[in-house]
Amino acid sequence: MISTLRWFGPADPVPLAHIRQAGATGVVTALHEVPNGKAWPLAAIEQRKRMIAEAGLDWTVVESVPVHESIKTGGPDRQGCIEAYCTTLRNLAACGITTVTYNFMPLLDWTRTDLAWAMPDGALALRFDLVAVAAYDIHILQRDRAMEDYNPAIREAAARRFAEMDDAGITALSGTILAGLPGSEESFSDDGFRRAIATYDTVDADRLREHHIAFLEAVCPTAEAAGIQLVVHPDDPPFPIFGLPRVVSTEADIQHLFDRVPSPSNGLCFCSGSLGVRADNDLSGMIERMGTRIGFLHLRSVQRESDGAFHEAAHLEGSAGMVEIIAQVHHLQQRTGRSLPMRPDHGHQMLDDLGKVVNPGYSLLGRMKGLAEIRGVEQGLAHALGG
Ligand code: DNO
Ligand code: MN
Repeated sequence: MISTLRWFGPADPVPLAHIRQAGATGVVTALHEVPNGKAWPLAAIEQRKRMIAEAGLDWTVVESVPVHESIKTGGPDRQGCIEAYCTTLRNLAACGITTVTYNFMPLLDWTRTDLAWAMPDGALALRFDLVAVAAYDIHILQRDRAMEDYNPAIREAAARRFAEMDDAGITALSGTILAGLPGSEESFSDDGFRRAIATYDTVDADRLREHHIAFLEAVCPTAEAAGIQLVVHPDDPPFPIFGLPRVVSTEADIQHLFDRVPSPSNGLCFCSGSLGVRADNDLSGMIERMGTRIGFLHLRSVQRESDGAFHEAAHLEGSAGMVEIIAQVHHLQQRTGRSLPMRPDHGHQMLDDLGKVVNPGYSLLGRMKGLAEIRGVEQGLAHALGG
């Protein structure tokens, strides 16, 4: 695998030199300063690439060229946004960057309810708690139909949770859910979010799926001509929240995209942390079956808890079964002769990063530990299995 870490650009508190020392040969980044829906200028891509090269690193993968909401809802700006997307793909290819990540989640990118969940050893993890989501949805946002989306046990627990919350707790929960985690394009106020949810009133899962396929049909010819593989990041968490549909959550969802749009440019960013929230996703089987469709790997593990909750575990712990996943990647690489770019995705906030202002999930030391562990497993397996 090609070892990479995500870098959020010149504003990232983690400098490129540290990323290199952590063991990565490349970075995964984006021009976060370009507004969603606008084309990335060639000169700006070239300049960023030069900056990365001067630090001794490659710009291995783009994460992400965001998909504008009008493409997901089928709004009036759709055509212009698709043209801008194609221009961005051509400009990236002209700079030699050929793997581009995106996601198709309505309004929210990845979502958590706690950014500093203490592990037994004192490191801090990100956590998702469906009871907290329900407390926010039913009692704070007071979304129409929210009651229908949770089972009675979750609803009761949510009512108790809300009763225990003071004003500061309410503000903190709303900020955590809506302020947008690193890499997300949108952030909302409670009112703004209520209005944004209404833009999906007529977009159910089937409709969203059709819009996703229409997007791929529109951009894949350009991607193919430019030699780019687009890789979709799965939904995180992989189920609908706030009544918003999610359609990239399971193997069947993803296979459907490949069946409908067979272009080789239609690929997958295999995120073991996102897909692994569902016990019914067979992670290593998916790697075997999806083969060359996989163009990029996010390797991390979650620990599933009861009642739809999970937290991000250390990379070799939790529910993922990381050694088996890496063994499966090893077989895939042997089969295809291609080394896949990989990042450890998130990591715990730990050691000297505790008390620092960090991008949640993206402090350096926890990711460095994850990367080192994954590389160690990979080299050990390669030695034992040959290759
Ligand atoms: C979170 C990331 C996501 C991912 C996007 C891809 O850490 O995995 O924000 O970058 O969903 O478009
Ligand atoms: Mn991921």
